[in-house]
Amino acid sequence: MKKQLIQILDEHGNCDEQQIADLNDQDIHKMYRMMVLTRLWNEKALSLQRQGRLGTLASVRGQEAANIGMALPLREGDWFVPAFREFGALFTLDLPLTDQFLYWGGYERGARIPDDKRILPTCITVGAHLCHAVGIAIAAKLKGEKSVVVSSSGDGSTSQGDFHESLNMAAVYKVPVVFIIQNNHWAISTPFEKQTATKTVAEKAAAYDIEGVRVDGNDVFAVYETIKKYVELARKDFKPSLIELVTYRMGDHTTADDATRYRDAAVVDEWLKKDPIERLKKFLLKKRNWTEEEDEKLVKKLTAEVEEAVKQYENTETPDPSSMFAYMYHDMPWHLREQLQEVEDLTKGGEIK
Ligand SMILES: Cc1ncc(C[n+]2csc(CCOP(=O)(O)OP(=O)(O)O)c2C)c(N)n1
Ligand SMILES: [Mg+2]
Repeated sequence: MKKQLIQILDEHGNCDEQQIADLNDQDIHKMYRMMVLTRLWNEKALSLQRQGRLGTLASVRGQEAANIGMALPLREGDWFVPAFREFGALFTLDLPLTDQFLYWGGYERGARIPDDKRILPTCITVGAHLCHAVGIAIAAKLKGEKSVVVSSSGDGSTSQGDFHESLNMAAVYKVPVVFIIQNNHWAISTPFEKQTATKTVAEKAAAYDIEGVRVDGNDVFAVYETIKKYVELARKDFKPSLIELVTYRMGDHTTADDATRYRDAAVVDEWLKKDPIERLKKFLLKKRNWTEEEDEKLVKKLTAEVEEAVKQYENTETPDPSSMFAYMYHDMPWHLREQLQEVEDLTKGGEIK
């Protein structure tokens, strides 16, 4: 039961503009700006990691259309429940660039979401947050709110029990959750076909009697329009849905990985031709009087924004090392008390800063 791929913008930047009639020039420029910003942030972060100035990073290169297109349909009061390869979506939802540097730099405060945002913290545990998404949606329905929960996770998460339990309960309770799967073809070094027998993620929706659709995840118009449609269906009729965004992880799994050891460079080159940013740029050049000069100016401006965020990140005061012992135990066990003492002695002696 292979699902058809929904596409609006092709690899050459052509599209049927009737399908994006709800988007004005400003909206499309925002999409482009956020995708370019996300790419620039990503490349800067990779470079900082290689210089020992950042911790492990899960690169989002190649998944910018999926990231930005999934965030834009959210409305005031809606919830976003991300995994760990969604920082482009977080930027689109106005989380600061600096906070993501702090997060991937290992600072606890980088995980803090501003109180006025309905966004859950990054979830590294594969699939676990999908249960939370359903719980929030059940609560919203009980409270009579009209809010929708949009979750995102990877293809690997669809092999976790949490994924199946979440879809099942969302369908049984009829709650407004849009389950987005960024199918980037890999779960670390495990290819999609080695972890599931179905040919698509979208067809798994049939098991829960909800709608499942398959979208070109490198086409920001198709991602946006499809997710918008299902977010509004969820809002109106409490209908959960499963949206598969077909994309490709252009980088390594994380900076701790080396994908050249397990995948074919020719396949990666094929996906390079489907680059989501190039595709939208071609559209803007052809259809919206965008020019190379304006493009260069934009890149310069966004690069400066990223550099400013790096400055703020690197000027952030390091936390007190003893704070790593806080918040876990009311009565700290003896072995941790010993370690805390050791840290305090070293801090006093100036050995740990
Ligand atoms: C429950 C659990 N098992 C294993 C891991 C280790 N792990 C981290 S990321 C990952 C692969 C995730 O693949 P996918 O869901 O496709 O997301 P992607 O990394 O491709 O964005 C695994 C197995 C984990 N974090 N959590
Ligand atoms: Mg994956």
